[in-house]
Parts: sequence; structure tokens; C-alpha cells
Amino acid sequence: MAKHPGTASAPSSIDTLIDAVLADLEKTPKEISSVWFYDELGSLLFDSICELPEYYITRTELQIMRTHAADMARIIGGGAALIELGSGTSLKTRQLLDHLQTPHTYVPVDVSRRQLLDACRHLAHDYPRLRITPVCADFSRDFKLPSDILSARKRIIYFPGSTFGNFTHAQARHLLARLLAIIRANGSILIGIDLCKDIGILKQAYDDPVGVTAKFNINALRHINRELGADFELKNFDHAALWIDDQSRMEMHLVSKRDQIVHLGGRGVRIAYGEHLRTEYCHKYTQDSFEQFALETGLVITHAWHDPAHLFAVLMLEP
Ligand code: AVJ
Repeated sequence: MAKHPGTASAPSSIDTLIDAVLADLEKTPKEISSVWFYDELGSLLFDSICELPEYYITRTELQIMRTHAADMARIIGGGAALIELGSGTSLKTRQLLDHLQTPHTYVPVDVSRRQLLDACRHLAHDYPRLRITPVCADFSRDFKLPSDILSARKRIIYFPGSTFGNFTHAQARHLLARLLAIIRANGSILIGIDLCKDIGILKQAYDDPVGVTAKFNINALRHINRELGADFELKNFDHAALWIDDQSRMEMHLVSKRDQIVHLGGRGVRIAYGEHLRTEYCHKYTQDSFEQFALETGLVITHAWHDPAHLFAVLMLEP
């Protein structure tokens, strides 16, 4: 496979990224990893998506936390280490921190160092007695936890945002197994799950009439062009949001509007008229289907909190 003209001895990180994108474009259907959504513009576009009336997820989960965080905190009890996966601005976490009895420590885990340190600075000001141990890591891969976590009475993994749905079932099983190893015998996992619902609602949530989600999706190509020197013509792609019933998931795609060749890393990649590039999948569960899934990993649902319309659920899982 063509290499970016990196150093002769070892491929640069650009080489590695180019090879990963080329490998994704060799799949059937072609894929573009959703990690390319989140450059600065992509993060702003996602913040705008969260404000859209059609994108119910963020506001619904926040409402569940506002309504039930005291109950969740009572069940968690004092002296727990709270480990949050993909912590972002830690907005939802504040609902828990406001009610947790003397938490042992808070461990926000996020891949964005800037966002992580920014959130920690604000939290340290607002919760002066809270011990905060940030971990800059991609939680979808193995990551090291600070040693003092092991001395906490119990470990709680907080995994909000329905991000769990962005993993395939095989990846999700592997992730749950890794989380089980972290919480061990007496810990818990508090996880946000987007529930199955009317497909029309889902289609609107992932293909809003104003076109913000379309811009968010297509921006991934702009990000690749800028970072890796590719030449995707953004106007040659349409956004599409599809419901894949047998997988119980929404998929976001970019659809080629013509026969075209995209150049990347010295390679030409042919993309045919009408060909799809899959950029994200978002699995939707019923509580029963998720329960079955968790049981296979040795976890049971001990508590469930929903919004009144049952659009979304926050579930407490225990070994
Ligand atoms: C932030 C990954 C949970 O999958 O619903 C929003 C991203 N994609 N609109 C999701 C997203 C399209 C969102 N996650």
C-alpha cells in the first residue's frame, strides 16, 4: 500500500492515518471512520445538532439525570470512584456530583486533551473538595486507570450519551467485558441507551430538515482532506440516514453523486455513482434486547430510569 513520504525508517502518524482511511475505503460498503467527524467545526456542528428539536437524545438523557440523579447517587453510596467514558464537558456528570456522598474521586476519560483539561478546570472551581484525576485516552481501546482508583470502596463507570450504540455488537461485547474487569465484583456501570422507537422519529433525528446533520456528516471529508491531503469533492456527496432493521440500527452514509476518483496517499480510489460510504452506525435497543446482551457479559440490569415517553433509558448494571 502506498506510503505517505514519511521518514524512511518508520511510517509517520500521517502514514498510519492514511493507511487506515484507505483500508476503510477498501471495505464493502466503503467506510469513513466516525472519528473524522470531530474536528473543531464538527464539534460545533454536533453542539448544534444537540439543539435541534428532532435530535431528542441529549436533552432527554439530561432530563433523566436531572430527575433521577439523587436516586442514582443514593444507590451508588459514598466513597465511590466515578469513571466517566467520553466525559466531554461533564455536564450530565454534574447532576450526579451534586448528589454523590463524598465521592472518592472523579476520573473523566476523554480523547480530547483540551476539552478534558477545560472541563476539569471548571469542575475544580465548582467542586473544590472533589479529587479529579483526568485520563486522556480513547476508551474504546485499553486505557490505564490511576492506581488510587483501586483503593476506592467501589468503582462506578458512567457511560452516557448512547455512545455505546456506536459500537457493533461484537465491539460492544468486548467493551462491556473490559468494563466488567474494571468495576470487578462490587462496582456498577451506569449507561445511557437510546431505545427503539418509531423509525420516522429516528430518520428525522439523523437527517434533520435544516441539514445540520448533513453538514456534520460531510465535514468528515473536509477533515480528511485537510489532515491527510486527500481531494474529496464535498459537493459530489449527499448525506443519507438509513434504518437497518435486521441490525436495529441507524446508519449515516455519504452517497456519491457521480463516478469519481479520490486521491489519498499517492493512491487513486474509485467511487462509483450511487456508491455509499458508511460513516456511522447507531444501534438502538429495547430494554429486553439490551438485558440479553448484558447477561451474555455477566451483567444484570439492577435499576432502570426512563423519560416519560420512553425514548431513552439510563440503566444501572451490576455483576
Ligand atoms: C454522539 C455518537 C452518540 O450516535 O447519535 C449525532 C452522534 N450522529 N447525529 C449519535 C450523532 C448523528 C451521536 N453520538
